[in-house]
Amino acid sequence: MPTLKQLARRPNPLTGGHSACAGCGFPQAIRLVLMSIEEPVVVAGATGCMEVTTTTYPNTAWNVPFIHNAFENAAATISGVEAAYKALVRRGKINKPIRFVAFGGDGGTYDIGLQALSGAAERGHRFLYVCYDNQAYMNTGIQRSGATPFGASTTTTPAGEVVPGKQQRRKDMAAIMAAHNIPYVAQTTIAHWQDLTRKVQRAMQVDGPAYLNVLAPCRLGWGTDPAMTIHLCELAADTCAWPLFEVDHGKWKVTYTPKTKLPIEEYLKPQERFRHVFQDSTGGLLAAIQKDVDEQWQALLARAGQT
Ligand SMILES: Cc1ncc(C[n+]2csc(CCOP(=O)(O)OP(=O)(O)O)c2C)c(N)n1
Ligand code: SF4
Repeated sequence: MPTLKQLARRPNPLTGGHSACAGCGFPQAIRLVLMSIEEPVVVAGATGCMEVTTTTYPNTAWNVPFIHNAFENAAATISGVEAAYKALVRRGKINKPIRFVAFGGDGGTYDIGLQALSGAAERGHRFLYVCYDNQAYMNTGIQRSGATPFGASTTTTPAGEVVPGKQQRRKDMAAIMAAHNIPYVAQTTIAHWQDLTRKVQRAMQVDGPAYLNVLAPCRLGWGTDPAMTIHLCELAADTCAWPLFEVDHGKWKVTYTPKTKLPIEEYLKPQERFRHVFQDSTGGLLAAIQKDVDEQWQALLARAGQT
C-alpha cells in the first residue's frame, strides 16, 4: 500500500480551481480514489454537484479522461468504454492495462442510475463504481434521496409540525450491490484514507465489477462548518452511523471497529439537518435514531460473523 508521502507525490487527478464549496467532501473522494490507481484511467461521471463544479465549459478540473453523461447512466457509459477497450485489446490495437471508474452522487446511484449500475454489474464489466454519498440531491436544492438517513431534514422532508425529517431508513446500497454477486463491494469515508486506498487497490485486483460507497459530507446540505468535514466522517464511523466494511467475493468483513462506540448525538449535533432532533424535549427522536443505528450495526456484525 502506498504511504501518504507516495500518494502526495502522485499526479493530482483533479486540480484546484473547481467550484465545489469549501469543505465539500467529494473532491477528496475523487483524489484519493484516483491516486490509489497506478494504471491510466478513464472516468465517467453522472450529473450532480461533482460534474457541475468540475466541468464548467470551457474549463475542466479533470487531469484524466472524463466523460460526462446523463444523470442516470454513468455505469452504462463506462461499461461501453470497457467493452470497446476489450475489443481493441483483442485486435492488438491496445496492449496496456487501462482501468475504468465511474463516479456518481447518491441520487445518481441509489435512485436514478440504479438500473444502469445493476445492468453493468450483472454483465460483469471490469470497472469500479464509486458513489460519493452526501446523502441527498444537493445540486438541485437538497432534496431527499434513497441515501438520506432516517430523521434528516431536507427540502422535501422538512422537519416541522408535519414530519420530523425523513421517515424512512437509508437504502442499503452496499447490500444491493453485494446481492449482484460481484467480486468486491466496500464502504468507507474520505477521513479513513488508508482504508479507502486499500479498498480501491483491492477493487483494481479483482476481475470484474467493484462498488465503493464513500461518505462525502456536503457542508451546505448538512449545515456544517466546512472545517469539520473530515472530523464528521470520523464521527460517522465512531458512532457506527456509517460503518466501514467490505464484501470480498461474498465474504462480509467489518474493517473498522471503534474502540469506544460513541453515542449518535456526537455525530448529529454539529449538523443543522438534525437540529430539530435536539429541540424535541421528549428525546424520542434521538432515541429512535440511536435504536435504528444500533440495529443496523448489529445486523452488519451478524452478516460478517463478528458478533
Ligand atoms: C434524468 C434527470 N433527472 C433529474 C435531473 C436534474 N438533476 C441534476 S443534478 C441532480 C441532483 C444530483 O444529486 P446527486 O446524484 O445526489 O449528486 P449531488 O448533487 O448531491 O452531488 C438532479 C435531480 C437530471 N439532470 N436528469
Ligand atoms: S452543495 Fe454540497 S455537494 Fe455541492 S459543492 Fe457544495 S458542499 Fe459540495
